[in-house]
Amino acid sequence: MSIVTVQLGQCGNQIGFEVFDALYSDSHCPQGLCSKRENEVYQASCKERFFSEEENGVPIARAVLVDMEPKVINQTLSKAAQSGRWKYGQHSCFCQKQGSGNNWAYGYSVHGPRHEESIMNLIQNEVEKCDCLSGFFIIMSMAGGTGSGLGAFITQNLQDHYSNSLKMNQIIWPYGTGEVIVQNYNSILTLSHLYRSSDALLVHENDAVHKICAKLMNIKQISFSDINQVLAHQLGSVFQPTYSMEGSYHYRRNPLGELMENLVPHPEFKMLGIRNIPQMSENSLAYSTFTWAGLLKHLRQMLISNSKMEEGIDWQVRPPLSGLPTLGKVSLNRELHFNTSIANLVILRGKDVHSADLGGFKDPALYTSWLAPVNAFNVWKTQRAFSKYEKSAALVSNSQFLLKPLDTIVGKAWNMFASKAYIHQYTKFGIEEEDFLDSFTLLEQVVASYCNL
Ligand SMILES: Nc1nc2c(ncn2[C@@H]2O[C@H](COP(=O)(O)OP(=O)(O)OP(=O)(O)O)[C@@H](O)[C@H]2O)c(=O)[nH]1
Ligand SMILES: [Mg+2]
Repeated sequence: MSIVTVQLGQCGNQIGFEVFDALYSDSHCPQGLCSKRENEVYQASCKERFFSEEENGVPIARAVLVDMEPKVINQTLSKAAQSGRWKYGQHSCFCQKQGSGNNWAYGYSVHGPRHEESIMNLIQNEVEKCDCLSGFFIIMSMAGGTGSGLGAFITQNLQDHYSNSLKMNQIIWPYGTGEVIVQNYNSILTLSHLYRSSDALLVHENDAVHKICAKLMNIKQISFSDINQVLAHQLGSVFQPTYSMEGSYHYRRNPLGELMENLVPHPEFKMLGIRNIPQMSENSLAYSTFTWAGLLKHLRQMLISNSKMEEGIDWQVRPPLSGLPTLGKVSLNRELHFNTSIANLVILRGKDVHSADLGGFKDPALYTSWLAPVNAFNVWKTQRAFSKYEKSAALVSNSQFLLKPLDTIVGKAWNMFASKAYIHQYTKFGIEEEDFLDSFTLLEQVVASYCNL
């Protein structure tokens, strides 16, 4: 089954490029540490998901590129063409002359309806190239104008036109310090609209990925390209093929569907995050060896202490003791910042993967009381190594990890809204105070729901 990617705005297009490049590189890397035959099946499976083929043999990304200004799209197209390895389709882009100036309302209410037909036609063309459509990746920032506003509009349209296909939005959470004064407004409008029309929001925090680049990858002058490569690696580690069953060499056909089924058991909870281990520069990698037990111990502690990377994990945080009365469990959680999960999916890739013991993730104390660990925890595996790592693990979780950043963004937006700052820039394009109030209400409910896990 195939996934159609919609890349929106500067951020969506720049990340989209890195994602396809990472998928292509991994599936064609010679060090997969598996048999030639197995590698071919892996490659074919990756291709069915993310690429279609042109006559001369160059794979074409199953993607539609949308921005309201031409610069980033042109750069993205030419970078892909220059790679000589894969490219975007000839008729897969839509751009205009002028962006949305970081105004969500402009993207949503002006660009959206004006260009709806052209953009939906491009998406339909791409869908028609798939033998079997699993769903959509929609990559966008939360804080700009085009990716966020037009992205929310297009997601709603996809929900109307393709209600049977899954929609997963890849959301880029802005830096806390922020480059744009109205980023918190744009963010709450994006999130509240997506909460109504998307099946899951896979959230990538720029601050967290920036730290990974600085601390784990040892990059001195960090660019968006560095950040996007880490993000692309994380996505690849989840969505590259994995065996469909223990002991089988068949690859899973519908990863998006299975992932949603595993991780989003209730529509009130659709915020997902990714963690990876190991992540390091090539230099450090040359001197490192890993065991599954070591990797999984660290990954589990990253989850429960809500750390996004291996460095600086808080080892004091422990799961609440099972059997304590509920009240005790709640206060203990708060005290030690224990990150309670709804559901987790671990993806393991590499040598001796069958020997990995995942018992630590099946502890009921990790999960909310209304879901049994057998339903809340899943694992995908493949012996085929990913990227340059002999063994690697990824974790996608639906947990309380976003509570604090979400609460902060809603609080900051509310403070600005209370003084009516910049509201006229939104009402001018048809987003009324009422719409803001609806967004606040919805997101406060989401915060409360995650808080009460
Ligand atoms: N990780 C990452 N974040 C980016 C990138 N480009 C922009 N951002 C973030 O995205 C937000 C700004 O959104 P953009 O994507 O630039 O805006 P846009 O969708 O092009 O919308 P307009 O320019 O307003 O029309 C900020 O929070 C930036 O930090 C990128 O390549 N990678
Ligand atoms: Mg832009």
